[in-house]
Amino acid sequence: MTKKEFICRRLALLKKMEPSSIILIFSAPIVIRSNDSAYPYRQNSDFWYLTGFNEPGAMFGLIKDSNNYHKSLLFNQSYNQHAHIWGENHIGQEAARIKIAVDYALPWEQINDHLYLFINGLKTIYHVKGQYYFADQILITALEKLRQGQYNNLSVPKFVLDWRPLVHELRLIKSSSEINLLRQAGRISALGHMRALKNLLNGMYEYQIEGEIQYEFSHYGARWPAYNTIIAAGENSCILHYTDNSSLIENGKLVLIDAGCEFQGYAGDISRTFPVNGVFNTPQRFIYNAVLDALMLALTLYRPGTNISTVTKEVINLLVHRLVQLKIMKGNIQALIRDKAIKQFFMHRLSHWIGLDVHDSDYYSKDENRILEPGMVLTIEPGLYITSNSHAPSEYHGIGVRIEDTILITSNGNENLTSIAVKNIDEIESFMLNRKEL
Ligand SMILES: [Mn+2]
Repeated sequence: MTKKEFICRRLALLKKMEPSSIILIFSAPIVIRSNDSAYPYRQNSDFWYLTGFNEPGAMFGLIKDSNNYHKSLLFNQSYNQHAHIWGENHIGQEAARIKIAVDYALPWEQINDHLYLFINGLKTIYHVKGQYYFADQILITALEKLRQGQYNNLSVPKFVLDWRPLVHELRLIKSSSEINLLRQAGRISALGHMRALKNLLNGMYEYQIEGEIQYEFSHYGARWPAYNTIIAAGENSCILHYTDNSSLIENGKLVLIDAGCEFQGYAGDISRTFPVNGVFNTPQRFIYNAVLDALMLALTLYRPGTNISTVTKEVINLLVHRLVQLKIMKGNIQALIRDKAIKQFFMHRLSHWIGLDVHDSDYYSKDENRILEPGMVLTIEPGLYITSNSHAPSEYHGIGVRIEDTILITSNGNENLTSIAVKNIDEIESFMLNRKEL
């Protein structure tokens, strides 16, 4: 990602800001795993989107004055030779000003002494309240200083607005360099699934397949998964966010794998469901093909001009027809659709946006009617989950299938970013049959 691209994003954001406003975006804190061991550091996606700066203890600011002049601002941790030896790698203000291309870079340790002076006289502050406690405290300190200084010509902004709608609107449409990274994230994620398929054997533990996938991610330069890997054998596949990955993988069962890497900040997201012994039995085959046909239908429907909710309706229509045919659901098809009866077997969304976050931007939770445009990237993930306490015929009990691809909306349809992971029954079975020779 070039410096120019980060600057373009800031200019686009400035256009959306009110005159006489400042936007405050804080970097993510370090998260402790246990005692003094931290989780691998992951930057806040919005902070990263505007800066490409990967340090904790930082704040990025954009100021647009009443004449629409603008300035950029960074508070970041100071360079410290002693801390550097222990692995705390802060580049300091001088280097940051050039590397991040900001007008001002000031020491993070002095943010309470300086931030209020940048806010002074402006009308609006953009800040996400409640995101980080430390960030709220910093802002409250700045506002207190302004209030106390009202007799000395300091003035307090009138409005505090949430910047997320502005930034997330920008993040929704991907640039060509973002698309490139998402293509690679999709490809590496798909290769991870192929390695899992190559090594899947009964008698393994689920976490061993997780390790195979992680091996492939690392091999291709993606150090971390974009989310906790799900390896769900047998009835575990009916637990949507199963991440224990601790069970024995038994013969005759299916294994549902939902795993994607993070490549240079961008997420891959893909699910496949494979038969442990290399062959789908008849009930597994029926359920699998219903889900696969739902995915293939959505792949033909997703294009500019439609929306997630329209495609979801078509997919549900198909799934209900299939489940009635299989006698898993009973009753009038239109009534079943109207009553959302499918929810007992398909209880999650069909699609979500993806980008720097696997569930990208605010939109995934509420904007299923958003008209699709080229440059949007989203998943398609139909699933059917038949637990052993369901009313379905017993031969289907314990079968959970999810098949998921990530797509880019293009000018005339979509591009599948995860297609190299096989998903047709014939392809899966013949791959597993021939894998000893691979
Ligand atoms: Mn997903």
